[in-house]
Amino acid sequence: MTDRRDFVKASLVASALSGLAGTAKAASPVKPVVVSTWDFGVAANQAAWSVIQGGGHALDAVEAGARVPEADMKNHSVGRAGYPDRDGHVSLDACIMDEQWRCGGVAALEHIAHPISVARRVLEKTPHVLLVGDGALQFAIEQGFPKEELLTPESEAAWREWLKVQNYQPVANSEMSTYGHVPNSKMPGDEHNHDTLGILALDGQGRLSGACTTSGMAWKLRGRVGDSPIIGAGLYVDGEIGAATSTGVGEEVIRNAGSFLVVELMRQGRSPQKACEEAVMRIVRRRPEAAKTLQVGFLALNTKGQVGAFAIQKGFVYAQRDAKATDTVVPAKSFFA
Ligand code: SD4
Repeated sequence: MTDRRDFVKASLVASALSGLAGTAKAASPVKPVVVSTWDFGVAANQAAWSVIQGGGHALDAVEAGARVPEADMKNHSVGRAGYPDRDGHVSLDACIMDEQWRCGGVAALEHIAHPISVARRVLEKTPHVLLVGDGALQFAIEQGFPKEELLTPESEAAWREWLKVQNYQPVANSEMSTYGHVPNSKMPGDEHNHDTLGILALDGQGRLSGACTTSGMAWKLRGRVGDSPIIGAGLYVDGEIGAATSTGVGEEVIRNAGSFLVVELMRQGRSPQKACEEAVMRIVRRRPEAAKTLQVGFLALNTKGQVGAFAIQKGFVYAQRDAKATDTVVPAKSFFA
């Protein structure tokens, strides 16, 4: 009897200890990290990092980060100063997603400088995921966002210059991007032009979120929507696995459900790097002609804080911020060297 009582006691102690060990393991501190597409992601990461350092949620961090290039008057591919469509309308696309699959997006939204925050309101205030065009604008105004003219004099001058040739030619981006523009263009503002901001964050409690914001392809047809506001294409987050975002020619990313694919490949055991490579290679294999000239780049972050990136063309860079790396810009590997 005594033996049995001792045995039960010993088992209870052992299981309590193993429980404690489990708790200790689960509580091991997560190392937060923020990554963003392109070198202008450095400033976005700084804004996101201050939210994370204050103990904030990754969702707040990525929204804060995305608002930085949206407000940057020198950035002609995101937010307020984005280049317009063929008819001179600035129309913006954005989406946001957290680790619990909560998500929202807006597409072809005009007159609102911060589409990422409207996307956040779609997530929070509606049962929907995506609002477009006039409906998105109406919702934004109802939510108290100011209606503004987003076409800056600089963007208008570039558009008028483009109207002279009307050469609609998406081209591969490089570090100083010419995406959506005629190569070697002398158009005003081109030297400052980059691309979509995709930002992914893992906060101190291990929560993942992502945001993606763009003015899309410059001089696009009115109503054209790329990958950036589409959950699964321009952005995907699964708190069990990881997150991915993309930059480049949205049509190609939509075709291969790019960001979803990257996350699914991570689910199957690939590292973020291998997952990005495989997703790019699928485009290269299935769209060999398009892949020769067009750019697509993926950026991924898993729940362990590991990062990966890969692009079709060289020139894709991403910015990383963590406890060690401040303002780090990392060149991604690419299929074409
Ligand atoms: C789009 N993916 O609208 C965006 C644009 C972009 O690098 O990322 N350019 O297709």
